[in-house]
Amino acid sequence: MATIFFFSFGNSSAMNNHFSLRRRTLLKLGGLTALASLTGGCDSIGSLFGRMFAVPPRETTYFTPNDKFYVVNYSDSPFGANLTRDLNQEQWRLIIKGEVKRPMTLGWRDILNRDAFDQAVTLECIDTLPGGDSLGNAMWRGISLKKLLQDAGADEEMARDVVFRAADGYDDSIPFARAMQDDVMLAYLMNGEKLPKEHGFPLRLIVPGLYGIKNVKWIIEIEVYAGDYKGYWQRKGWTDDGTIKIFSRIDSPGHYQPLAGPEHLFRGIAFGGPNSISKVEISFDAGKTWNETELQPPVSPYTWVIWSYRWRPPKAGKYQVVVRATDTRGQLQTAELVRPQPNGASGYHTIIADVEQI
Ligand SMILES: Nc1nc2c(c(=O)[nH]1)N[C@H]1C(S)=C(S)[C@@H](COP(=O)(O)O)O[C@H]1N2
Ligand SMILES: [Mo]
Repeated sequence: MATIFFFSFGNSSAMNNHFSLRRRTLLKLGGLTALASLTGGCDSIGSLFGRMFAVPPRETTYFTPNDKFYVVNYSDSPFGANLTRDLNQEQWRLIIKGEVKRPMTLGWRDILNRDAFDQAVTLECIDTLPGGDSLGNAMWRGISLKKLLQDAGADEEMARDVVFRAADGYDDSIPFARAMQDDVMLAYLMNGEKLPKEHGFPLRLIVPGLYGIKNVKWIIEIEVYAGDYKGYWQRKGWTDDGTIKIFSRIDSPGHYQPLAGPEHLFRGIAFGGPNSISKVEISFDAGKTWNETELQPPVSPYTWVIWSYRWRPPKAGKYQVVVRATDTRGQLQTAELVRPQPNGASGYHTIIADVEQI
């Protein structure tokens, strides 16, 4: 029998250790992970766990409302765990320096006076486990980083990285070549509202396809850098690349939610990071056979997609349900269960469908 892994909300905290980026958040939630390694068929799982780990279904919406959007802040900031003091937009300044011919200092008005564009982008924390919750999707409005760096006269010969420093002491970098792509933005609106303070007001970085660590909030300084810069999390052993891995999740029904009736709607999200999703498959027999789900087309290539599947169980019982996604480059999501540190987690989200009667 295959060894299977479950992720669900419980009180165990196998991953709630010093590797976690968001210990506080996890503790608040009661610990994200009950990581149980089990051997055996579905029946033995059922008798082991019963309803102990029943998880309510999650609502699947394409855009995540701002007040439901996950928040991750590093916890040893000199300003406290969260930079929740509001930055005063009139006093706020953005400095652009380093390998640039024309260093700049911009105020809030200077940002608003620049050409803006809108872009739907999904953010995902690198600490997200299979089936996890630390991701959200929003429509962002902001200005082009590329145009700003061009106006500052960034020295393409010298530049290797672009460093972003924040008011809470956080810092990270992206490669100069990535910074000069048209999709990288400095955002000040989120879902049509003023960027909420917990999401980085007045200005944050949005880099499609790179994990949350690279999407620096409360930016006060941008430095075009001649070397390979190691940001806050890289100095703690995390990746400096940050490319998001393919992710998929079952939102509903919930793990061990009692089901009755002949047909059940399965729904969830899948996210390809730098690439869009082309296919999402669902298995009701622990990954032996797969069924293609229906996809709702995303409004931008940088976001998750919503998938759904109507399932008619052959009989009552407990079914091991697994989801997996394929991106537009034909890459299949990695099945191997890997912990988040240092490059982001992989592994398939698995739940038990508990069909009491049909
Ligand atoms: N200044 C600053 N920016 C930051 C962080 C931080 O602690 N400070 N955390 C990063 C991490 S780990 C993630 S996942 C995202 C989360 O963005 P959100 O809180 O808006 O969802 O912000 C990133 N940017
Ligand atoms: Mo993160």
